[in-house]
Amino acid sequence: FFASLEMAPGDPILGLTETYVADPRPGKINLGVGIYVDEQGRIPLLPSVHEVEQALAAAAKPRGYLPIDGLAAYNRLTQQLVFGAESPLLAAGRVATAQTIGGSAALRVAADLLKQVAGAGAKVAISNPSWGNHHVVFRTAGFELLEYRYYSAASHGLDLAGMLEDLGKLEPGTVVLLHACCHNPTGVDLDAAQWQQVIGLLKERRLLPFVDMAYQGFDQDTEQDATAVRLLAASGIEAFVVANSYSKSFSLYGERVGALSMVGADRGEAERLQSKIKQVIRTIYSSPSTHGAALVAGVLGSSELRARWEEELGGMRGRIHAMRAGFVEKLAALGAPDFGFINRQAGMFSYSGLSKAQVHRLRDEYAIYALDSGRICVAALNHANLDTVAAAVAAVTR
Ligand code: PLP
Ligand code: TYF
Repeated sequence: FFASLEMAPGDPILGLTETYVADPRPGKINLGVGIYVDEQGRIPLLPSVHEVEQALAAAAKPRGYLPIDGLAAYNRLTQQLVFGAESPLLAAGRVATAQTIGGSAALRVAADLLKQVAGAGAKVAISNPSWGNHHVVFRTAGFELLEYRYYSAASHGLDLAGMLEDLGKLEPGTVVLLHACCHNPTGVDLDAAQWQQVIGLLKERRLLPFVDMAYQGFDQDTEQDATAVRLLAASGIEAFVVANSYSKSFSLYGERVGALSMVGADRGEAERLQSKIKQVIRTIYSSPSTHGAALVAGVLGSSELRARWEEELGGMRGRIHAMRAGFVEKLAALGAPDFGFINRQAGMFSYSGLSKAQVHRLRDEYAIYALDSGRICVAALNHANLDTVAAAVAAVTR
């Protein structure tokens, strides 16, 4: 049956972690995969989450199936976090939301549904560069992939003019995938004024905005980091899509908690969207799992725990900011070329500007792992490894 099957290409990011794990050198450092780890290099279990988890264990509830679109309280609380508690879109009943298996399933479920709507001519425009799974998810769903300019290697910042020019050439109806904040892989984001320009163009060209929000709260705070969603909501654009993930913000990677929200023109359209989302989910995985959603809903549903979670999230964010600053400072002290742009990039990642050859030297000579693109996960730096990493980066860029 399977004799003709060839090996599928591996995931470059998760594959690098496998190489790292197999590396016998002591003191090896993994700046590859995008996972937040604390000062001790461990994935944190947030105390707010732990508290809900203990209460759940004590309650020892039976494990029935969730509805196809997930836990109702989780969906309601997610809508409030993503769109804002006072959102007029929510008041008007224009948002359909379903719990999904991580942000990844939100992307895939939406892509399948949007493909049904768009038919044979389905097109999606993705930033250059972007998270690799964006390409494979939309391609597998049957989309033609297009790219828009985003990152300027010269400035280590945004190529806004290129972005606007490329978006301006897209056919009406094209899906435009946007990173809400903490762009993966570059760490380069739009400010509010730049979002206004982009959103104005999306509206004028009748493009369909699709916001991927996997790092809400990792740059400024949960409210600020949702600026793109707030501005889209206020823009008068009839329809847009948001995929959000709690993997990073709740440090619940393996629990697979995310959600898909689709905004329609009115309440009736949102109800039809909800039914279609459920139809797609039913044919892929039937319904999502209970535990992670119960944790998130438990935290977000209690004003006290929610406030504590915001503080814990602020702690992760603050540590990342401190590591960015410390890294830049140490590199400057070592006489390396200017890395000041790392302080202007946001979230877990930085496009460091290191070449593939320099990244390979880091791996081969120093047991420091980064992606071939030069992306480093700043959240993997800590006071114990900062000097080592800075010295190695200074050495390979000398
Ligand atoms: N979108 C982006 C840009 C990501 O970096 C990730 C991260 O893993 C996801 C979506 C998916 O998140 P999840 O782990 O919740 O599926
Ligand atoms: O970009 C990253 O490192 C994270 C984690 O297939 C990740 O988003 C990487 C690859 C993948 C799933 C998650």
